[in-house]
Amino acid sequence: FAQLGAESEWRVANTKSIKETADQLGVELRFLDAQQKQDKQIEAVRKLIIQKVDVIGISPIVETGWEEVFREAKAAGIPIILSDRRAAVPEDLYATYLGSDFLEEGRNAGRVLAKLVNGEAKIVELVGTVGSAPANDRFKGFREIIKNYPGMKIIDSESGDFTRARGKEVMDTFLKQYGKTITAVYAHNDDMALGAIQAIENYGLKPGVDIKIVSIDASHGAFEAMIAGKLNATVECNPLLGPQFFDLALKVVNGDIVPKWVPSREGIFYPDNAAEILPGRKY
Ligand code: GYE
Repeated sequence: FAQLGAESEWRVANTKSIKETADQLGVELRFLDAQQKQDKQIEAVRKLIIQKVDVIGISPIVETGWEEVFREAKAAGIPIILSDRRAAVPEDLYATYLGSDFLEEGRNAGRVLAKLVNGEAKIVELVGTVGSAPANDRFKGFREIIKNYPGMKIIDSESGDFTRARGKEVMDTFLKQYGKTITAVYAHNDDMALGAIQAIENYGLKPGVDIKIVSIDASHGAFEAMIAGKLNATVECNPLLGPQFFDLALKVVNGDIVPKWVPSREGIFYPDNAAEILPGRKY
């Protein structure tokens, strides 16, 4: 499995799910972490090809730039399963894609925010890793909804690379530049929202009250922030892909027919019942 990194709570839960499931099934897993660098991830795939593994799972850091190495895997007779993130390659270069509907997540974030602010907001957006499938789609899906609300304006949009540290830095800059003009934050993941919450508090405003915040993932940290009244909603993106991944991997290796896209099941969560739900959450 060529994992892309360990940038967020989501990713840590995703990695844990994959490793735990392999253990439970007694599958021999070679796990490589590319530390958020595409060249490292390409190198990881090449290593796995040389090791003659039966099947390669990968969460491509960005959408483009995969054709060459995927062709090498194909030539070696090793099927590729895209897990979590898509790659922009011809369909014959991968067996299946297991992951979320990022476009719908972006739309849901837009719908939720529109309701929260009654169609009136000056929004800053914290974008995920530039060129990644979730950042591309969450950007697009959100705009599809927002364009129907003339009172909702995106005043700035900047990448925080899906990390808490960058989310805070970008929000610091936004606050310096626009100050109290900002009434809402849309963060492509919870970690960046948590960073933004810190920045807003340091600036002397109340996150969740003075500035409404909606993000994506539904991680533990997001639930805690909702319980503290600092985050207004989180749209679920499920990282616990291990069981479905190995189920697909086995089918692919056995030559069974699998769908080209296997979507994961997801919801939306709000502060009202966050404390009740949190204990039952696995990430
Ligand atoms: O939302 C974010 C992570 O690819 C869906 O990557 C994943 C995203 C997730 O860093 O927290």
